[in-house]
Amino acid sequence: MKWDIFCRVVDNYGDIGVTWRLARQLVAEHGQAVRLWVDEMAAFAQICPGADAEAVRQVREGVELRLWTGDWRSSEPGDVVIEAFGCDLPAAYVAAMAVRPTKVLWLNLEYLSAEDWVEGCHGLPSLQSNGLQKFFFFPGFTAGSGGLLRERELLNECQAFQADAAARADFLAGLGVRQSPGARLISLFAYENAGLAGWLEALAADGSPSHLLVPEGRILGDLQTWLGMERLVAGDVRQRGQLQIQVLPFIEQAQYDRLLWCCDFNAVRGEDSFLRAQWAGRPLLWHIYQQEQGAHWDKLEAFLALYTQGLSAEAAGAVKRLWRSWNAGEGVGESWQALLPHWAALAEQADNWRREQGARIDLAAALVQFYRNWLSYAA
Ligand code: TRH
Repeated sequence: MKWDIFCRVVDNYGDIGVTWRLARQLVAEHGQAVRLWVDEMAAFAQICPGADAEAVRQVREGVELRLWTGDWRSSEPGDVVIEAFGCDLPAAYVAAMAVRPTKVLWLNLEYLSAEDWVEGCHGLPSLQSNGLQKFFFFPGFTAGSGGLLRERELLNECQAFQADAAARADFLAGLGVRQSPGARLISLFAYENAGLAGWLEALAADGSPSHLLVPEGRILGDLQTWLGMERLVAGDVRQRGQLQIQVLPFIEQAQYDRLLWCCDFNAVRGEDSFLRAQWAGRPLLWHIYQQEQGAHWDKLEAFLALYTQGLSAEAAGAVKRLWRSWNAGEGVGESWQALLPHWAALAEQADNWRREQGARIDLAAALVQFYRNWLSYAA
C-alpha cells in the first residue's frame, strides 16, 4: 500500500521526530511504500545526519522524503493519508483524494495524551465538506487508544544493551563520556526552565556524585547562567561540587536512544523523547510542551495519574511534586531531595511501566490494522 504522511514543523523536532519514526517503521516492519512530506527539510536533516537539508526529494531508509512547498504540484494521493497533528493538507491534494477512483483512508494523527477523553475520540470519523471522511487517530497508553510508537525489536535491543556494561562504556566513550564509578548518570533535554538552577544546586550539594549529560539545545542558556559562563558548546565539561556537567552534541535519534538507555535518570520533553525515555525503563522527568491557556497541565496530570498507579502514596506524591515543580519552574531542588528516598521504587516502577506498555499493540501496527478494518467496511 502507498502511504503519504504530511508533517509541518511547528518548532522543535517533535513533529518530524514522530513522523520520521513512524514512516521508517511502516516501511521496515510492514512493507509499506511511504512518502513523508515535510515543510522543513533542515529539521529532518538535524535528526537524520547524512540527509540533505536542501533536497526536494531524497530516499532515506526506504522512505521517500519530499519537500512540502507552498506551491503544491499535483501528486497522486496514496491509499492512506496521514495528516500529522492537524497540519492541514494542501487543498489541491484533498481535491485529488476526493476524485481518486480507489477510496483513500484519511487519518489525522493526534498528539499523544493520557487524558480520559482520548479513548472516546480515537477512531472517530468526521465528515468533510467534500464528502470525504477524516478519522482521528489518537496514540495513547490505554487499550482503547491507538498505541505508542515502538519498533518491533526496541525493547529487546534496549534490555540487551542495558545488560552489557562494555557496550554501554564503548558507546559513552564514543561521545567522550567517562562515567566515574558510583556516579548517577543523568541526561537533560528540556526547554528553557527557571527551575534548573534549584535542581543543579541540589545535585551539586548531594552526598553522591552525579554526571549530567546535556545535548546542545534550548536549556543551555539556563545552564550557562548557572555556571556563570558566556557560551557552552559540545565537549565542555564543568564540575560544581558533586555535580559534573558535560555538554554533548545533538546526536542522531538512534544514538539518543542509547544515551537514554545508559542513564539512571532522564529529563525529557515534548512527545517523542518523552516516550523514548519510557522505553528506556528508567525514572524520568517530563518537561511538557506548553500550550495556550495552560492546557498542558491537564495532560501532565493525566499522565501522572496513570504512571504513578503502581507506586506507594508517598512515592507517587514525590514524583508528582517533582514533575509539577519542574514544569512550574520553581522548587525543583526541594522536590528532587524529596524524591531520592524513593529511588528503588521508582526504578522498579519504570521497568514495570515499560513492560506493561510494551505488551500492547504499537502505533504503526495499530494503523495498519485500522486500515485493514476500514478496507473491509469500505469494500
Ligand atoms: O523537540 P520537541 O520539543 O518537540 C515538540 C513536541 O513534539 C511537541 O509535542 C510539539 O508540539 C512541538 O515539538 C512542536 O521534543 P520531542 O518531541 O522530544 O522531539 C525531539 C526529537 O529530537 C526526538 O525525536 C528525539 C530527537 N533527538 C535527537 O534525535 N537527538 C538528540 O540529541 C536529542 C536531544 C533529541
